[in-house]
Amino acid sequence: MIPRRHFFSSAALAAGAAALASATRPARAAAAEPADNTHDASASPEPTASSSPFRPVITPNGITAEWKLVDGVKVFHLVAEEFEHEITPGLKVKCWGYNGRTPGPTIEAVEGDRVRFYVTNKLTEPTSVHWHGVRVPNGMDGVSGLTQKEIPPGETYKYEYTLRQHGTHMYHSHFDEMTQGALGMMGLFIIHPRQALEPVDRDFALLLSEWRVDPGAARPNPSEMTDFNIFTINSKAFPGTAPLVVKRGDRVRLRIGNLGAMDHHPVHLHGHDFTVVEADGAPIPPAARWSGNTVLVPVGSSRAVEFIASEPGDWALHCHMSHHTMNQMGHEAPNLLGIKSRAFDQKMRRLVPGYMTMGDTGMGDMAEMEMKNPRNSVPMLGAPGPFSYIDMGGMFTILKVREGDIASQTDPGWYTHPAGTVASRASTEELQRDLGRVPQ
Ligand SMILES: [Cu+2]
Repeated sequence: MIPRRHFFSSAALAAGAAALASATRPARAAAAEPADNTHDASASPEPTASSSPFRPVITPNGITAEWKLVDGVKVFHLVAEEFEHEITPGLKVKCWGYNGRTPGPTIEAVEGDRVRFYVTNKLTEPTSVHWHGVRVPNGMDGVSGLTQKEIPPGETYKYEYTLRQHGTHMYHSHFDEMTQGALGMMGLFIIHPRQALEPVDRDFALLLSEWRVDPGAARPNPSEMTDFNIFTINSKAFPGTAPLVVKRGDRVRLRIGNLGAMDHHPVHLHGHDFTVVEADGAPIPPAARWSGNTVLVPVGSSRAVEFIASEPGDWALHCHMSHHTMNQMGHEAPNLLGIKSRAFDQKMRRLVPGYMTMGDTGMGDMAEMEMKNPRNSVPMLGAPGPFSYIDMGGMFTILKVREGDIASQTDPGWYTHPAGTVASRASTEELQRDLGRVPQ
């Protein structure tokens, strides 16, 4: 039997790598460069009394919402609509979101700002927007039926209030939340403090979510209650997720929100320890902060962590639930681990040419086999990496820490390891010297 790792062709591998690069680069550029007029206080003739300069957040694979100042009020326009969204190369689905994207544009403002949101409903059903975690007058809270009439299709409603806090917050639909949330109607709402408390060099905004997309389906299934098969950061599954690019020594903040339906996510960072500085947008007093490298982000919550990016390299940043770092897969498959499949495969091939038992030695090889996937579906794992296939998917991205001047979020490519710093095959001499034998 031909070893599985020989099943994929180098041509297919190269094509995959090219697709990966072209699919993620434009989004990175967008993430790195929010609209010029958005944050330049000097461009505003009458900045609100409380406006202050701040370092804008970077929303990987996303953008920052544009606004304009009208008589001292920051005016935003959100359009609820349907559009086609690429979750990762090879998987496009019709989503609902804001301004043609999911998550919707990241809203950024400053504590004390007066903000006005026009929300235009271009969906086929009513909607409303809830400003999750933001202190607003009751009638601005966006809970359809309870605090406002729902926004009918074709109409535009207005929300207006003054921001009385700072921190990492979110916004999402509060009408038919099950459907509208499952289709992507959510975004991040970052309120900067009036006075920068602890400025950071890179401030990343990440929104976690989960989806049920059956292979070949054109739309996510909003009725799914438990068995989600796509897990995303800013509505992208690896390898569609843009890396987080930082300079060695940068102070980095990760703001992580979770508006998935059911699952909490322990987000784990490799190579560094961080300090948890904020929960649900509320700053944690310094004496109460804790350090670690995994932070649990429950449904409906946000956490912010900070760390110094002291270690150069390509460091994984991912949910540590192993089924959340996979792409589409069914959980109903029989357990074939350890079975002797060779004789069985030979018999089966008489009936089904090309038949091969999968999963008998583990699942890691399956991703790189380049087997044909059903139309509009993605393999359950990964993408080509610098050494071999990366058998991760879903809620997985890469923190790229580099020396030198890192001005943008342009992907610097794979890390070049100093000689002697990569795990590699042990030599016979080393084994004899240290173990006294060569393990067989
Ligand atoms: Cu998870």
